[in-house]
Amino acid sequence: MAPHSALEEIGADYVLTPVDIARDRPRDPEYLKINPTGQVPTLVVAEHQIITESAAIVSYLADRHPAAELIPSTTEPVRGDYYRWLFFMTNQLQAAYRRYYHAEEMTTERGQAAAVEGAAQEAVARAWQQIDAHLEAHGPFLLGERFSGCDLFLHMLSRWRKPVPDLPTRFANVARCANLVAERPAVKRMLERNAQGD
Ligand SMILES: N[C@@H](CCC(=O)N[C@@H](CS)C(=O)NCC(=O)O)C(=O)O
Repeated sequence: MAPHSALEEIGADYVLTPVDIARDRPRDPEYLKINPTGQVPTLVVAEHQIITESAAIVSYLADRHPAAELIPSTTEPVRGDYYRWLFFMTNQLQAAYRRYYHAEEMTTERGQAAAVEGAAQEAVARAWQQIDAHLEAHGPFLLGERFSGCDLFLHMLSRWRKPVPDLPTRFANVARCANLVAERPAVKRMLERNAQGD
């Protein structure tokens, strides 16, 4: 959702290609050639220019299309805040979500997955708490008054509701930021295309 929103934000001409990521089916060998993790998403810019990792794709698109103002320029101090929050969300929050949704990957001990899942659920809530406190003091967006690609990431992760079902009431500043992002025409177009299964 975040890279797809970024494509819409920059007004790119793009084609979406669905990838089967069902756990019980082998990955398409052709897809593994462009993304050896077998995960989505992958951005194919040209035959020999392939980018994986959603945060990298968002940042690449943002850098290549400065007019869309998705990322502060390298000369602005706030560029550091962009890195800070994007890396926090990928390294801490998204990683905790991964442990929650794929607890069985995180232990070789049979029967331990439930304990891993419980700890991951707490880690997800802890990371949201830290983001919420930052937004309370410095919001409404992660970079203050300025919307950026970081907020596209926040919006995406805030929709992964299962570990924190009460996110909108428990983390009101996160919910406010996510709602502001959801109002953006580009994000609405992304949601519509996803709803259509496009
Ligand atoms: N670090 C990767 C993680 C991507 C990821 O976890 N994708 C999930 C879907 S949201 C996936 O492909 N899951 C299937 C699998 O892991 O096999 C990124 O941010 O692009």
